[in-house]
Amino acid sequence: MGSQVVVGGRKAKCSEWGAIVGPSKKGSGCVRVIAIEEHFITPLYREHVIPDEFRKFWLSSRSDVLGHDISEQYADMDAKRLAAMDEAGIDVAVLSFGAPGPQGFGPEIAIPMARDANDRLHEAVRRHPTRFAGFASLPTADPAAAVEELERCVTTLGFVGAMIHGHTQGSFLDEKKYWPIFERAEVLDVPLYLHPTAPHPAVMEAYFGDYEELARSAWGFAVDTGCHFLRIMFSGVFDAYPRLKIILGHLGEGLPFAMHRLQEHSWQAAKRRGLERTPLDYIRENLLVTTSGNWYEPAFLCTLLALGADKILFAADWPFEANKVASSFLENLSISDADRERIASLNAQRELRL
Ligand code: GRE
Ligand code: ZN
Repeated sequence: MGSQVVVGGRKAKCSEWGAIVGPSKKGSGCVRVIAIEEHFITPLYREHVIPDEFRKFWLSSRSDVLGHDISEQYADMDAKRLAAMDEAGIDVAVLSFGAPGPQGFGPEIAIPMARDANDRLHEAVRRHPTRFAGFASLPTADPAAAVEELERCVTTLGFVGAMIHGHTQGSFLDEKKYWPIFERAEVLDVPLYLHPTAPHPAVMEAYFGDYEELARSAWGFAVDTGCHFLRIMFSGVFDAYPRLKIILGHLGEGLPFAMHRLQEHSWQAAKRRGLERTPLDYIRENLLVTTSGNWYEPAFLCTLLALGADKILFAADWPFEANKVASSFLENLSISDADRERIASLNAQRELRL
């Protein structure tokens, strides 16, 4: 069963973008599309992160498959990015700094790197206010500075949340020193997107030392990020900040598939630890997921059945994925058009107040 609606308000068949800002016009046959895991990079970041030999191989072979130059698109926040969005019918992209961003550095580098990225992102949103929105980049190596930057980004720059790229040089967010970040996100009523990065250094060595091709997007990202979310959950963060929402990409980094065993084999231990709710409760109440880079309908249907259509938000993962593949996946999913519209944009409009 294909879709009865056209995904993407900017497609030729649909009304002009300006006419459908806000909820899609009923009966127009067009669905607004908001993509929320779309990355950019800055010149300062490029000074500090030089691709190694494997990374160069990966970037070039992946670019060949996708039909665009990942490095070139990564740096663009104007015409090239917009053209690729237009071609795929993506109306709005919520942009975020690429991984590991400031999470890869100590405070001396991370603080100026995050501020610079956020200021550049703010400028890009000002240039294209109907097309872009922003997730803040946070210098987590200095938690107090991260809180301050989150506050600045949301209240002054108008950003709709923040993205954190996994561990900060080997330390995870369940550590109490990071909790003020969760506290401020809850007060500001914005979600935190927990995005993958290369796994913890010890895991990199023990699991992936001889198999670097498995360490990142093929497998290791999901393992590290899913585990990171569970550490946050078991530490009691959601008891302390019950209205906090964490977003995971890639259809929840495997968690929807694991929910039964996780609940069955840890709810008593969770209680023993003093948690107020069960693991499943937190997953149902505090987690949102996106479709980024996981174009596999069986996994999508598992996610839909496990979490429901109100918890899934559209994302492509540009420039590491092709926008057109992302939007045609959404367009062709065997789901109702009502659910398709929730995933395409209604959930993002509600959760990010777009
Ligand atoms: C990344 O390095 O950040 C990355 C990949 C592959 C897919 C998505 C992504 O290497 O963010
Ligand atoms: Zn991503």
